[in-house]
Amino acid sequence: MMNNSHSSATTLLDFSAWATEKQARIESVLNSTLPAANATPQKLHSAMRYSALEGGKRVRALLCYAASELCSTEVKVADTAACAVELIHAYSLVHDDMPCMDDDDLRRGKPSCHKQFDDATALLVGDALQSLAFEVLSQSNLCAETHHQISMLNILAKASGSTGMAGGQAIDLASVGKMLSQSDLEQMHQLKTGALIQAAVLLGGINGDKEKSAAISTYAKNIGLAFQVIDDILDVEADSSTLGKTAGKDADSNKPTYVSILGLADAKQHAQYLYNNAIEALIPFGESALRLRELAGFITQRRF
Ligand code: GRG
Repeated sequence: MMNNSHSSATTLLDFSAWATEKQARIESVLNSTLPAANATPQKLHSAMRYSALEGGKRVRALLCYAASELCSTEVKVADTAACAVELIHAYSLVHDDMPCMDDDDLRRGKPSCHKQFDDATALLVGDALQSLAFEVLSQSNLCAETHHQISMLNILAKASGSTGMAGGQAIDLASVGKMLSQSDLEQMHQLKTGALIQAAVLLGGINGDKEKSAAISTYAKNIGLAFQVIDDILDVEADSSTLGKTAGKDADSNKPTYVSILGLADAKQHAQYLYNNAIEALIPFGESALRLRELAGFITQRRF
């Protein structure tokens, strides 16, 4: 049975044990939220489960849970928010892998959705995962305060749409073969990757006061960008089997990245700078921001 309170026991766990517990938790929430594979239409539901379950680091869910612990957000709200964000993320990966976008055959160590099923199914999987995210977040009586729930819907919609992730993806597709300035690259990634990471933190921290909301927003902005800088570095330094997706793709597709613009050494230094900013934003909260701090370390030191 899942624990339904932010028990003090979880603060006694080391980071790895805490993350493992939360990864299992989000897997279970996603498993019970996604329609059964044998529910009609079976192919679509099987493909949704194939794409959203048993995969990924669940970084966005972990950020959501960590922010919920700092801001004492109700556990049910944190579960739902983490689930909604992971559903949006899974949809973005399915669409991103399609031939009309990044055209990748490998995702999370297995064939991409359109390879395992077909293009039409992959398109519908993305659509349906996105709708499901908003369905769970709009369920009746999720939050004690209705305005919190409306804010959460607004945050997730903005982060996903044309002035967030979808917009960043559009800029990304239009940038292939171009040299971007660092600030244009930063803006693209802020939208494509950063916006959803920021949303994960803000949703988990929905119960926070003004001071906490402002601080976690600064933290999230910096860590969202750091995540992308590291992604660009790993694309150069790691291999496909470690990453579970095709390595070296950015250079092969002639995409501007932090590495192509800054060089490897400066890209690493930039990731460190963003990490430092994120950590600094948490200073006022001491031990209660432990998990957010540890996650910043995990994101910037990750090898996959
Ligand atoms: C199709 C609207 C639309 C958007 C796609 C997120 C995205 C935008 C594309 C993914 C392409 C990509 C590899 C971006 C780099 C950063 C990123 C989001 C990596 C994947 O996220 P991880 O590493 O994946 O958290 P896991 O599998 O661990 O969940």
